[in-house]
Order: sequence, then structure tokens, then C-alpha cells
Amino acid sequence: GINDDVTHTSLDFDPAFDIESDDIVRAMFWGLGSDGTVGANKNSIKIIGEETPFYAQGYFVYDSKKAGARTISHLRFGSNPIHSTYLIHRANFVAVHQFVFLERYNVLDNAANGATFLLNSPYGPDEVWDQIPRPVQEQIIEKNLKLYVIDAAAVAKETGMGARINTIMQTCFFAISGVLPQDEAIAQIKHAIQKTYGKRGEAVVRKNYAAVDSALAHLHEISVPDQATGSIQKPPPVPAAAPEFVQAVTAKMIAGDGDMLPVSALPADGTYPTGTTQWEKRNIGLEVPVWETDLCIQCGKCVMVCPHAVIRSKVVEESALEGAPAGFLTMDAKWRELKGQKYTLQVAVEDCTGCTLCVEVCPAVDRQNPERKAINMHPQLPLREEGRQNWDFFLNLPEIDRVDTLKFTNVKNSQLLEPLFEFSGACPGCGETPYISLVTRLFGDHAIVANATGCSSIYGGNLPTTPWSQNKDGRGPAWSNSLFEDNAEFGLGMRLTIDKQSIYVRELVDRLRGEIGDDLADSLLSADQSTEAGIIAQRERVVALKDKLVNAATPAEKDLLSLADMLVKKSVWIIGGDGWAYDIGYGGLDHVLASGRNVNVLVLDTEVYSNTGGQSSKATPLGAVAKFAASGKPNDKKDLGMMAMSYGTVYVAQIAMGASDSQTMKAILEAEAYDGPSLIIAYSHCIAHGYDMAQGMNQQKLATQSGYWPLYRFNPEWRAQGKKPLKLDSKAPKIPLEDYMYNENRFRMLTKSNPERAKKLLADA
Ligand SMILES: Cc1ncc(C[n+]2csc(CCOP(=O)(O)OP(=O)(O)O)c2C)c(N)n1
Ligand code: SF4
Ligand code: SF4
Repeated sequence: GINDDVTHTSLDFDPAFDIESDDIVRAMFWGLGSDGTVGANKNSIKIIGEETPFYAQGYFVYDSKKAGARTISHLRFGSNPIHSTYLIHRANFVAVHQFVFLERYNVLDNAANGATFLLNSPYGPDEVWDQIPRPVQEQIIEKNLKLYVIDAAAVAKETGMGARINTIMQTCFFAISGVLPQDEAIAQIKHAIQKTYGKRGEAVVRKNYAAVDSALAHLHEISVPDQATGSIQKPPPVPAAAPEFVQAVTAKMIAGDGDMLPVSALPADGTYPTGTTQWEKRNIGLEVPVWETDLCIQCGKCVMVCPHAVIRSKVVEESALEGAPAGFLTMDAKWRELKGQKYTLQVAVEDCTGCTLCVEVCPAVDRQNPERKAINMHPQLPLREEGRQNWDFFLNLPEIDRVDTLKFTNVKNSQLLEPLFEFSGACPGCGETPYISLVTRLFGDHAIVANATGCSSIYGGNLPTTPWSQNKDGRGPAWSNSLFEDNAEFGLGMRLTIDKQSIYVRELVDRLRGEIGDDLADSLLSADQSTEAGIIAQRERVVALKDKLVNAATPAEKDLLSLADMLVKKSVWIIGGDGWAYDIGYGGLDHVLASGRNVNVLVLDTEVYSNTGGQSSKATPLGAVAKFAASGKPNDKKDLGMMAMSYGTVYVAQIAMGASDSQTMKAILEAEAYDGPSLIIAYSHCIAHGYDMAQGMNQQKLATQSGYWPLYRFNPEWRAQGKKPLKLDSKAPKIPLEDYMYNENRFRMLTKSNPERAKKLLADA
């Protein structure tokens, strides 16, 4: 029920009220988005419904965050028809598929007395009890729960399943619950695996079978002690340093208790503070990168590709390192301009998703031991406490001076800029977010973002937290999401408003030069803001202007005071996916590109509608299997870049960070500098492409090397300078197209289901 303490229209209710009969089996499964828990439970409920005389019901609770969020599957079954239209609150079976949830959520609050508790634990049967937080131990004892544990991650690793523990946990559920005889349950699970994964190929099915077969050997019943002995306490949902609103509202939502918030706690105008993902320590990376100073060449590639802005570097004076934690690593900075200073690379281990992209792109390899790079993945748990201290210290180190130190026009230097988009809830290893993060490093403190609906609006602005953040001066991107279909127009509206306000404010400066002085008025009106130094100088002038207007009395003075900030340059970014740009928002995008206005459009091209599960868009390539293109897309990808170039007045670039991070940098800087519309089409690998995301950046390179994704920049300014406006930044193809395509399931699938057609489409492509 809603607690409406504003209009007082809600009714009180008794949360303990319950009429459910005792012969209904009620099971709750706590999983992590993309670990397969929901899919496995959907299979389980089908098996129970179809293969037993029981009636069955399944209901699945998850938010619209991308992978890595909490999911809860509620399953009921029994001999009588089930009419319950509410979630389970008296479960006789609770499975927790992620050990870290014991610290974060009240997973046993809904366990009934005598219920069974199945826990996926990285700790073996002998040590697990001591690792369970004390309040959870108390609940286990008080509620008389039967406790089973399995190290499903280890079984998954052994059987080649990667991070997918779903079928392992499902097997344990059937084994413990006894709802079907064990042999029959296993046969049914295997049948469901064949149905679900068959089209992904024999190997996937076989790995799942192996996981099922070895699950039971690793399942242990734990004898529960009479007394809670644990020394581990549950941490608060957000750190004590979090601001008041985050403590009072965001923390409740993070803990899963958002429904309990009274209406009055929510902001009346729908405006939420930014920079809040930093308070949500998700701890979902089982392994995290560890830095080796003897090998690091300080190239910054790992920092650039991290989809979650979790690995960062700084260069500081040695004196700033006073009081550093014992394990805080540094090395001499390898910059001529920063000689004598110290370089440090740090990982927010509690925010890392363990995606491995950073390690994959690291070029510094140990010659004696090629397995060892300058960063390598290690188990997170033993590193967590030290990592937390190092990260806190790192955050308090000074940021690089953006004006008087380096030119931030290459990857090596720009790694030192603070990202204002961090710890997003995008899928681990997402190919979209590194581009956004880079834009915020470069222009974040004066950016205004119009975000189309899609993955980027979900990981970008989904309650309770947002990754869009601020620098120490409180400046950061202003962000908003309107609709899927009108985002380009939405962004154009922002530009028109800024332009209109800036024309008016400039008029006022001129009109009121008597009050503010000719010198200040002239410098405000003639300021060159094409560089960061120019923008900072203009901000200082605006401060001086506001000082002069403290006693503003006339309407013109008051207007000038309220609009003074519009004298500072704003960078408008219109961001969205290919479903938006190529399809549903295309009419508006075309209008905006033709308008000649100074906006920057960033298309995060995953070549499908990713957020809704991978439907084909006009960006989907020939031969790829997607929803609505089950037999392989029969026609070519639309060439959005060519269409935009045909205007002759639009800056257009096609980029792929994994293929060339320096070309990506150049294109983003040029697009922003161009005083007119810019369109950047950014290759974004995605879980929808069907391969290990750790290989995302490598796949981007192959896309370009095979000629599938040429890199180019088209700059109308070059034509004005008498040069050719189009530069092809990539070389002629040097590998066969199939060497790129057939690493990805979206293309490979067709070679299994329809080899003849696959051959034809490959030839056409
Ligand atoms: C008019 C409209 N139709 C459909 C949807 C549902 N919807 C939300 S996000 C999305 C997919 C977005 O795909 P894309 O633009 O490619 O971005 P991605 O998720 O790949 O980043 C869809 C279809 C919507 N929000 N509005
Ligand atoms: S493993 Fe992934 S999330 Fe973690 S630091 Fe590396 S790139 Fe970032
Ligand atoms: S683009 Fe793909 S990988 Fe990134 S968040 Fe969306 S679905 Fe996940």
C-alpha cells in the first residue's frame, strides 16, 4: 500500500494479515540481473506446472536497471488452484544466489518458521557460518531454518559456465524441495536447457548439462549452531558520509524498502540530486583488477574503456600522499610536463563489475610471463577493505589542473580528467558507456544532455540512483529524458532556449554597461570560449558581474542577474541508441541535423533495440539474427552517416573506441568544437551480440579491420579551408569479414539454423 501522507487517501493495512493455506509451497529466489535466476525459475515453474499434478504460479520482481540489479522470483505451487495476487511474504523456501545480498538486503524477513534456506556461498561448508552476518545468523536460529550451501560460482567456473549459476541453483532447488523425484527433475531440467539454449549451439547445452550433473556433489547441509557467533555486522545501505536526502530517501530505495516511503518524502517537482551511484556499493565483481607498477606504462587505456568509470588515475605532488594507506601504490609520473610528480591508478573495488575490459586492453605485458599484465584480475573479497580505504584516499587527492598542465587532446592525458558519469548500472562490460564517460571528462561541467529512452536512459536516470555526477565545484552535466521518439527535438529545444536566453542576456549587458562598467561588459561580450581556459575566465567574469548586481532593483538588472550564467558556453548533447536515431526518432533527428544549430548528437549504435531485448532496427547489419529478423536480416544497415553528410553542413564521424581510441578522442573534440550540428555514430558492443563482453573492444578492432566498420570524419570546416571534408581514418580491410562476424552469436546462429542462407548473406555482406 502507498503511504499517502500528503492527500491522506491511503488506507491502513495489517502487513501480517494472511489467509494463504499451509499446503501451498512458497519459494523465493534472490538473484542478480543477468545471472539467469529469473530464466531458470521460469523454467522451474513450467516444469512443475506441466510435469506434476500441482497448480503453479510464478511472479518476478526486478527493476528496469540493466544487469547487476537484484531480482526476486516468487514461486507458488500446490494441490489447489492458486488465487493469490500478492507477493510471497511467508516463504517456506528461500534461495539466495548472491552471498553479498546477506549484507545488503533483509533476505530472510519473509522466511517462515522451519523454512529451507539455500545459499550460494564462496565459503566452504566449514567456514560459511562464520562469514554470515550476525543478524542473519540470528534469524536462521530464531526461525529454525534448514541451511544448505553450495559454491555455485566454483561449479560454474569448473564446467565452463562463466558467471552463470542458474541451472546449478535450480538443480539444488529441485533436489532439496523434493517436488519431483530427483532423476525426473534432472531429466526435466535438461529438457528445459535444450529448449532454452538449443539454438545457441551444442557447446552451450553441453556445458549446462555438465553444471547440472556436478551441482549435487557440491551441495552441503550445514548444521546450524544454537547460538549466533558471527562478528560480521550488516553495513548501513549507504555510507554515513552520504548527504541527508540520500540517507533519508535514496538509501531506503537501495535497500528495497522504497515502497514504504511516505509520499511526502519524494521531491514534488521530480528533480533528484545527481551523483548518487557513488553511495550504492554493489560489490558485484567477483574479481577486480590489481595494478602492477613494474609493468604499467601509464597509457590510460584501461581508464578510457572502463564502462563504469571505476578505474581511475591521478598525478599528484608527492606531498599530497602524506597519510596514504599502507597499500596505496604510486610510481613516478611519465610526463615531461609533470616531472617529479607521482602517478597512481586506483580501482573502486566495490563498484567494479569485474567485466575485465580494462585488462583486455592493457598493452603492457610481462615478457617473462605473458599471462601477467600491468593489471590482472584477482578475487575481490580479500581486497575489499583495503580497496575501500585506498579509494577514499584517492578521491580526496587533488584533481589535475585542467588549464595550466597538459593539453587534454589525447588518451594518455585525458585519463587524468575526472569523469562526471560514474558507476552506472549498465551491463558489466557495456560498449555504450565508455563514450558517455569520455564526453563528461571533456565537457561535463558545461554539458546539457537530452537522453533518448533506451539503455542509456535506464542506466542513466533510473531511480534510485544516477551516475551523472558533479565536480567539487558542484558543476556537472544537467540531464533529462523526455521520450524515445522526440529526443532530437527535445535537445534542439534546449539549444534554442540557451541561444534565446544568451541573445537576451547579451542585450542586457550592453544596455546596462553604465552600471557594470565598459571593461567588464566588453570582455563579457567578446569572450573567446573555444577553450577550457576561456570558459573558466568567462565564469570568473560572471561572478564579477553578479557581484555588481547584488542590489539589482530594476527589472532589467534583475533579469540580468538571473540569466547571467547564460553568458557561459553550454555544450548540448543529444544521446540515444540506434532504435531512436535510425528508426523511431529519425524524423526529428533529420530535422535537427538540417537546422544548422550547434548540437552534438551521439548515437550509441548497438545495432539493435538493446534495452527491450534485442529487436532489429534499421542499424542491424545484413545477416544478423535479431528479434523480428529471426532468419538473418535480409537487407543492409542504413547508412546514417552518408545521409547526414549529404547536407554538407553537418559534422559526421563514425568511431569505435576499441579500434582507435585516438580517433574517438579526435572526433568527439571536433564534433564539440564545430559550430553547427554534429553526428557521431559510435560502435557499441552489447550483450545482445552474443559473446563474452570482455572481448568487446577486441571485437570493435576486428569490425574495423574487416572493413565492416570503417572509421571516418567529415568536417564541413575543412571544405571551407579548401581541404577535402572527408577523412577515412581506418586502413583497407586486412582480415576476412567472417573473422569478425563469426565471433558473435548474432551472426553465427544462422550458420547452425540455416547454413545455406548464412553463406548467401555473408557473401552479400
Ligand atoms: C514510442 C516508444 N516505443 C517503444 C518504447 C519502448 N522502448 C524503450 S527503450 C526501447 C529500445 C531502445 O533501443 P535503442 O534506441 O537502440 O537504444 P539501446 O537500448 O540499444 O541503447 C524501446 C523500444 C518507448 N519507450 N517509446
Ligand atoms: S573490470 Fe570492468 S568495471 Fe572493473 S575496472 Fe576493469 S573495466 Fe572497469
Ligand atoms: S547497450 Fe547492451 S550491454 Fe549496454 S546496458 Fe544496454 S543491453 Fe547492456
